[in-house]
Amino acid sequence: MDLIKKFKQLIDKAESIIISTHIFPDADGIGSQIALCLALSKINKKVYCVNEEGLLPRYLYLDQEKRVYSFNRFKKKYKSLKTDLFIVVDTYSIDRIGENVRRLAMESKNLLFIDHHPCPPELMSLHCIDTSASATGELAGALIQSLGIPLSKEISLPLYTSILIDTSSFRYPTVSGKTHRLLAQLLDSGIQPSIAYNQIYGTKEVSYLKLLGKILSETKVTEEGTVAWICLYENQLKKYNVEYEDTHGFINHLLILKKIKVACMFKERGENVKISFRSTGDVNVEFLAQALGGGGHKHSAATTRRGLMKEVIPEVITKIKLMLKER
Ligand SMILES: [Mn+2]
Repeated sequence: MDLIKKFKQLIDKAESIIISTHIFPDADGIGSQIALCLALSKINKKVYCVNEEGLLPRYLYLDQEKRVYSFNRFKKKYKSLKTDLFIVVDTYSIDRIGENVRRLAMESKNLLFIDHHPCPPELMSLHCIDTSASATGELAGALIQSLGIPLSKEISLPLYTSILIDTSSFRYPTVSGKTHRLLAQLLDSGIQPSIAYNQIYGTKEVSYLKLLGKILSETKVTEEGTVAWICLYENQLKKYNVEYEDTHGFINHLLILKKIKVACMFKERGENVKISFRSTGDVNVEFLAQALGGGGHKHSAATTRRGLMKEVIPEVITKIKLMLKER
């Protein structure tokens, strides 16, 4: 059964729906969640958005109607509300939605994942998972349209932002004609790309720019120039007064290097090192992240390793060089 049909059947049967996304949600998770919530409300479904934690202030503009609840706020207001359908967007792992929200999901009659991450075929056949979609927002847009719900301005901004963020501004190989045809419709709703871009990216202080400059000035590359990496230490966040969440985009700057194949960013987090990978398309960094206990997409993936920066960095760089058959 195709995924549109699957989606329609489940929506038809459901009167009340909860939509959630993964913990530490990004704009793809939140944007897809809010867009689906607004759309399904238009066809008279009772829809609630519940995340393990409330939205970070910087995402609040995407939620004009204040539909997203933290688990605690939701429980206080709705006590033991039972729902027909529980939708999880931007992950296919029930373990990634948080302990409390996971319990909530178990109480629902039906469970549906809407996602674009590569996953086991068994899951794909049961859920709405399209690995060719550039963002969960792209898939959510198609699902919303399949129900005949118009893409209003309120629905379009979160969807546009989803795709903008997950494709690092439309630069990844997953961006297709289909992606742009949807984007065109989103723009037709009246949202403006420059405003949408600045609302998510153009919110930084000078101190942010200075930290970025410092980090980029210490970029390392392999002899061949195909692998580049940057490092972020916890004391730098303090020194420059920058939030950890604001540093995710730093790595993308490495992709403008002429010979780059794999970009990495190492971030010190307590006793762990969080490692992000980006690829220009030739190398599958999902495999690399998996080999190190993580996951993600072909062009964008991540993992976490226990250990000190000075131990983890050489270990990982050696693995990448092996993968690329470099000395
Ligand atoms: Mn995504």
